[in-house]
Amino acid sequence: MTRTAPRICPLCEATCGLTLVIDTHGGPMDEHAGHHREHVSGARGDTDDVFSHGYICPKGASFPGLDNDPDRLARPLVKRDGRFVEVDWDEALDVAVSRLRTVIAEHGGSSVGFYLGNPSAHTIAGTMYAPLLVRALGTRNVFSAGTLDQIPKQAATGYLFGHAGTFAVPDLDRTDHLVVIGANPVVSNGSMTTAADFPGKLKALRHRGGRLTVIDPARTRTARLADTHLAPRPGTDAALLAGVVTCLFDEGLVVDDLGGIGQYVQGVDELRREISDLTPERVAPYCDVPAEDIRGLARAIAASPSAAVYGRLGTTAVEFGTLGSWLIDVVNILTGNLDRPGGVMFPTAPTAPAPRPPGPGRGFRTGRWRSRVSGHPEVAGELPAVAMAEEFETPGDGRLRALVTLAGNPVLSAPNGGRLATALGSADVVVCVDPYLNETTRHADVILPPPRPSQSPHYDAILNNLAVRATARYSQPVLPLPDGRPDEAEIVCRLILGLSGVDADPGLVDEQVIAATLAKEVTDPHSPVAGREVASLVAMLPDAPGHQRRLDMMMRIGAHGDAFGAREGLTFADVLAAPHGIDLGPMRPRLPGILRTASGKIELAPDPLIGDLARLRAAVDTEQGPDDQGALLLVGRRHLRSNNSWMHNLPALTGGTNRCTLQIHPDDAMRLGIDGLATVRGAGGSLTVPVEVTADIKPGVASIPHGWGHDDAESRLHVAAAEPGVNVNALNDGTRLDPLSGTAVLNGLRVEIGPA
Ligand SMILES: Nc1nc2c(c(=O)[nH]1)N[C@H]1C(S)=C(S)[C@@H](COP(=O)(O)OP(=O)(O)OC[C@H]3O[C@@H](n4cnc5c(=O)[nH]c(N)nc54)[C@H](O)[C@@H]3O)O[C@H]1N2
Ligand SMILES: Nc1nc2c(c(=O)[nH]1)N[C@H]1C(S)=C(S)[C@@H](COP(=O)(O)OP(=O)(O)OC[C@H]3O[C@@H](n4cnc5c(=O)[nH]c(N)nc54)[C@H](O)[C@@H]3O)O[C@H]1N2
Ligand code: SF4
Ligand SMILES: [Mo]
Repeated sequence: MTRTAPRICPLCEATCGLTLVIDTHGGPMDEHAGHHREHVSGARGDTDDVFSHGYICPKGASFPGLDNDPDRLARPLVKRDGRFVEVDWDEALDVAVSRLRTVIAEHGGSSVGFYLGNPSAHTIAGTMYAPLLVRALGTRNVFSAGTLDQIPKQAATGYLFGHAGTFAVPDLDRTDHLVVIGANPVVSNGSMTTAADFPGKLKALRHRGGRLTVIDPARTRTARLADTHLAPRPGTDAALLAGVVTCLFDEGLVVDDLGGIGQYVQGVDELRREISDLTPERVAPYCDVPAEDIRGLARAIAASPSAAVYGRLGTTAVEFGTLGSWLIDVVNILTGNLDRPGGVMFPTAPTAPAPRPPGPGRGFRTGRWRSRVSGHPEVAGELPAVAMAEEFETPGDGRLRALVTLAGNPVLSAPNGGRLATALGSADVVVCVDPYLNETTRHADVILPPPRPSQSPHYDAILNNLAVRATARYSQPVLPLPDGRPDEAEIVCRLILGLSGVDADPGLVDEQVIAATLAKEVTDPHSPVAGREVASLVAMLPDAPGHQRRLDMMMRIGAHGDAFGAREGLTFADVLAAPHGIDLGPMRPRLPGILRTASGKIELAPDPLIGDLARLRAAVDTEQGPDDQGALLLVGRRHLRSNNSWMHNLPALTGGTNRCTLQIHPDDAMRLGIDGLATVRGAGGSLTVPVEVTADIKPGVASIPHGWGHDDAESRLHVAAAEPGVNVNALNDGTRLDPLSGTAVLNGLRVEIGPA
């Protein structure tokens, strides 16, 4: 017997609605209950989902395999005499809390580091509770996958618009010309832009007569759909975009009044002056793209009725990540494409705050504190992930002695994981909230495994802020939690309360957030609940789990909300009553109210970015094109049936074309005398890897995917260990980063390659 239940997919930023098939018989034996338990036996796209309309990819289809993976930890593990033993939940949480409290009592909160990994962007625990855990730890040593990923975009956004979370995303459904730089959404399904069926949206763009331009050193599956594909030398997009910007100025292509937003923008003349020497002709040899192609790109963007320039990992995890991210939006702004349909627009999530009157804000700055050893500035509250190891190793006041991870595997995901692993091996205590015993968590003293996705509720508190169309969707758990097992939010809340020395119901954490938020709202004259009484608002929240009460509050004081009954609008009850979601419409213009800069305007030429142009200029002038001394430039790639470091344990996703290989161009293979196996050397070390010769990659460029290297005998990943691959980040010594964002250089690293 089967039944079905809707569930939003947590496996990438596309947030597709799935229909899960639940087998009510024949599941694995439940040792406690003494009968076969229900289990998820199938997953298909939910055709009624208001956002994804039935789309599903191979990762989503593997939901059952992930949910039922026998290697998923069923109980917490505590390390005793160097070996993990299963303990019950109270004991595991007690050990975690008391050991962390001991370190904090002796050395202060900043002796505990916190690392937040990628899947946390997809969980209620990660999005709604992690910041509260950081506060309870009392540490500024906060690290995340963001400094291996998108922090440059956040910094650029912060400087331009005044807030590091105010992203303009491409209006995929309406644009006439999409320019994709350093992204492969046909495989990744999109990132920093939440759109279900990105591949379908690209095809629809072509069908309605629109253009697709792709800028990528590899001829990816996305590039194959493009009208124009430019293949630059890795790491040079900021220079290429500077060439586009100077061309727009020189050729009079900057649109009048910036398409109607001129009054909200300052710094156009300063930008023009400061960037004017970086002409297409000057940057062309460095980018290895003809100047005429750079001018052609500028002209094509300017000539399109609407256009949206979109950049992703190839533009952020690089040496000039913040500059490149800034220039992407500069091009959008100069061509009149910001904040208008078909261009790039600011989404309005169901929990987005209600609009406030425009005016100056606090602005964005970095370096409010610095890392102890290397003095890296904090950016959006974080320090560089690559600085974690040295913070453990280097003696002195403020040394890191403990680490808490939530949904992260930095030993594989970050450069020089071996060094971090050694540091973790000598830490006083490591606590990991993670379902697997893997390359990072095996260094833990306590592993606290969240339940299966099928047993967890789901709401995209972050990704809705990046969605190309507003929808309100929530998934209930489709299977009950086993007795005594906390869900992930409860795990985090119990850590928070334990660290604070409070013996209370985990729901107290939510009640405190609710009380504090509403106290602020009612005294804000521009809030939709200004002047109301907190207690009466709290009384209107549902008698439900804490996260649901918070979501109801956020929605009701939000842009789409009912202002706690004062007007027609969204409540959480409406969302609960709509299992396939509520459509809230396309993106709408949001200027100037969304700006939070000190000037109250879009600041097109912020000092830190103008200042960083000197570093770009130096690179343009000294590194003229690919060098042919045997060095190649390394880039990454993703695969449809892979997900960073943690989905290589599902039989359905392994094998076939999903392999950890080195891709190089036939000319390079010939020149270097390589076939079969190659040895690759980088500043961090060397490895031997199977070679895949392909003309789809630019000569002088080498590509190896990340997240492999599952050969650690202490891990418990039986399927992944059978085909472990190599850890590409072992080539990277972690010393190169974008100084404006602290983000590691993962693309464009110099490596030497020879026959094995
Ligand atoms: N060379 C190179 N390196 C890269 C990249 C690259 O392109 N090239 N990409 C970078 C990018 S973009 C990113 S985002 C990072 C990712 O870096 P990380 O976030 O550090 O690594 P992941 O591989 O995503 O590991 C996720 C961890 O979360 C656990 N997990 C899975 N689901 C859950 C859950 O529901 N709850 C909890 N608590 N844990 C869960 C998994 O078991 C795993 O341990 O890697 C970066 N590293
Ligand atoms: N199936 C699958 N989906 C995923 C993931 C996954 O592992 N598997 N990971 C998820 C995560 S965490 C993220 S952050 C997103 C990433 O989403 P994307 O950024 O769309 O994915 P990538 O495949 O990393 O694409 C980066 C592209 O940049 C190119 N590139 C590298 N260096 C440069 C450069 O210097 N300039 C230019 N112009 N291009 C360059 C690479 O060739 C590659 O095609 O994907 C998410 N979705
Ligand atoms: S594209 Fe695939 S992995 Fe991403 S949300 Fe949709 S089904 Fe899940
Ligand atoms: Mo990422």
